[in-house]
Amino acid sequence: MSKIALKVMGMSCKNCAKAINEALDKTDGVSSCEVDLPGKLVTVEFNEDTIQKNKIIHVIDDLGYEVVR
Ligand SMILES: [Cu+2]
Repeated sequence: MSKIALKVMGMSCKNCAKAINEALDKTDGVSSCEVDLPGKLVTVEFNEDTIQKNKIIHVIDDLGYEVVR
């Protein structure tokens, strides 16, 4: 299991956090995620045999938020 913390711009309220949580929960290979709104951080635990970090970034990007790389 791997864990990454991504800096994400554009999250402004609880609905943003919920949208990201729901999308990642539905994503194969993601075991848990946590959104820190004030810290602008999304922490994701995932199985690296199933999903790549790039795919996780893509899921968040697709929701309209910007992952800082
Ligand atoms: Cu929002």
